[in-house]
Amino acid sequence: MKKKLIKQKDKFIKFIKRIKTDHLLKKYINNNILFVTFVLTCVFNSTILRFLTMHILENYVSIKPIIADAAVVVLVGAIGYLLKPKNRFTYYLIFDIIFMALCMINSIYYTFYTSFASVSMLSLTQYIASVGDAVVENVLQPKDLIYILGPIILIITHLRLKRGNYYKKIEVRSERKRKTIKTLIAGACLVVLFTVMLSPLDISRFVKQWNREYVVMKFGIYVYQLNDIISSVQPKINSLFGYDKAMKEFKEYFADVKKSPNNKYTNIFKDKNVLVIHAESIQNNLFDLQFNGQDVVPNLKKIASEGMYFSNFYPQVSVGTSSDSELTFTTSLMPTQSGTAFVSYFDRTYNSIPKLMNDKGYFTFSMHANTADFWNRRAMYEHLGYKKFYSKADYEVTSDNIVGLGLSDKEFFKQSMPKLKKINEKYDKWYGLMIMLSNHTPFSDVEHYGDYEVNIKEEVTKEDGTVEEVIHPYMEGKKLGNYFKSAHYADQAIGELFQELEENQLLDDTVVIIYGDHDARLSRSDYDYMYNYSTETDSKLDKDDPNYKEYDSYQYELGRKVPFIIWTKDMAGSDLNMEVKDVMGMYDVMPTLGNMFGFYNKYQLGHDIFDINSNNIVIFPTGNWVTNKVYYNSQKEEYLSLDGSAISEEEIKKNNQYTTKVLNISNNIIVYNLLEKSKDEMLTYEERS
Ligand code: GP9
Ligand code: MN
Repeated sequence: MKKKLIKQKDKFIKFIKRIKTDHLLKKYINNNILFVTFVLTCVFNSTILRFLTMHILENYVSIKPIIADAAVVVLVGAIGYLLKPKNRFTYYLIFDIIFMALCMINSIYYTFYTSFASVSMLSLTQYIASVGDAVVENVLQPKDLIYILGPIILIITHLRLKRGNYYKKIEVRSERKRKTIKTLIAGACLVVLFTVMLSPLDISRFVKQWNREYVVMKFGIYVYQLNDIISSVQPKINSLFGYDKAMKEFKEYFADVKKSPNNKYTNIFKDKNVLVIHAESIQNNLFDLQFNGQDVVPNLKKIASEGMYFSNFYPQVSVGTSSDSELTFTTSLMPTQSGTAFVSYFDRTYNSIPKLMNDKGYFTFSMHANTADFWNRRAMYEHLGYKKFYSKADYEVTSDNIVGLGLSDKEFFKQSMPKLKKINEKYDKWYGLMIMLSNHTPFSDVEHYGDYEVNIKEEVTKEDGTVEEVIHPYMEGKKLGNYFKSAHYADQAIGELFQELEENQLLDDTVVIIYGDHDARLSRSDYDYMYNYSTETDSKLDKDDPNYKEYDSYQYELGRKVPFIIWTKDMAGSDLNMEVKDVMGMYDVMPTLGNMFGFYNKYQLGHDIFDINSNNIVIFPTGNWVTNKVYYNSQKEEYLSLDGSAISEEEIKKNNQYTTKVLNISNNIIVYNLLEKSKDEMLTYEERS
């Protein structure tokens, strides 16, 4: 075995030496000049496209997309060898033009949308068509024409070869086959080389596909476009089969659904403005935490104590995280079972809060200082019914106002203020969503979070009677500790926002709604360390220690709660100023707000919390569910009693069936676009009551 390996190694070294001495490379190029030109021109075009669009150092130095582009082009080019030399040029020219067109379309598209084209967006051409002339006049630039050079070079090469005797050489079929196989092997080697260079982040973003700039930067334009076609076609295929069954189940499910009777909260906020704050990664457990007497989130605590605070509230996200929360909040539907609604099913009909508010004469908008295509929001918002989306392009983002992923929350709120003022002046009533960004995983931008310390300070009396302050920096440098710093920053930003809203008289007639979009995705062991830290040993307590209390998987699951707050200026001290402890999920928001603002969606899956109260059940995309009494884990098929009482097998079965049913109905509504057919039945609250 060893001998064999040494022999192979010698052979390889000899081959490498021969490349130099026998001018193998030169000979190869001379014999395959058309193929080589084809590969070079296509890779050149894709590289130029990346260089002219994304001006980030990482993009200029990355070798990965070049290898990926080369792999695609070599594999396509290999098939050309199956053809006779005289037909080969036509084959290469066709593909050279296709690749050139891809680059050119994306170059134009990028100027217009700062993102790359997707075939799934073809349904949005109605919006593009209306600005068609503007595209030609303002968007088509000389740089978009550079890609034509590729086919021109290929044609020139062909003409020169034609003059020589390149095409006169006879290539028998077996030789053509041999060349094809060798080239395919070379292409496969490039694929392998590229694959081993990928990071887990690259792969996850590739699968999700919505972060198009990132995918192009790492995978090149050709792989991106191929992946785009597959991920755009997949939802269409999913919805081809099973429509009738899905429609039947959907009709049966909603046949008996009636609007619940009015309650104490019906119409309490009718015609008031609404400002929804999507608080990135804010968890409920932050409310109970202090370091040296300083709250982690003092402003949120204050707001919660003055308003309606739902302290047992769960996000219901799947892989779509922030976008899933937005979906569930605005439509009372659950995330889809595969893909994400925002990306794969953005073109479906949704009964959403913005649409119902539009019907009531509200001006609806969303503000988020990230690129409009993040989570495909630009496209999805058209279908959710927002009248206007203020995205990154509407904000001034400079290198010194960035925290974490993008524009800092403080700056975002500050720059949003003039926009809000204008909206308030122009429109009688408005509904707006503001999406925060700074408090985002991996919480590593610590130097920008401010000087909040996550340590324990102790006063220790020494033997000589003097008192000394001892600092235990136990959470400093830990991811969880950094999260607290980051959350503290976000909380300060919310405090500043409230101040600015007040100064601009924007709180007088406005209901502010705050929700944490999902948990911070931190590890259980980080919490275990924090809750079991001992200052005596400056480490985590030993498992055998009588004081050790494991932060178990149930505590972890229950700890993923987020806050949900409804606040108005005059609520403190009133009947509405309360803590609601009944379990509630993101899908209950639309029904609950609907009752308060006077809109109704028949096809909501959650409930008005003031109607269902303690009987509520919150389901999760995993099949888990939680009630006031029990948290049930469907993978382990076991439960944790939350009130000390036991639960019958019968009740577990009933809740499991309910969970499966609702997840299925929700998925079918989205995948089969069932609401499109039920559009006429989407009545507003007034019309129904
Ligand atoms: C991005 C922001 C974060 O614009 O909403 O999304 P997430 O990574 O939390 O899903
Ligand atoms: Mn998020």
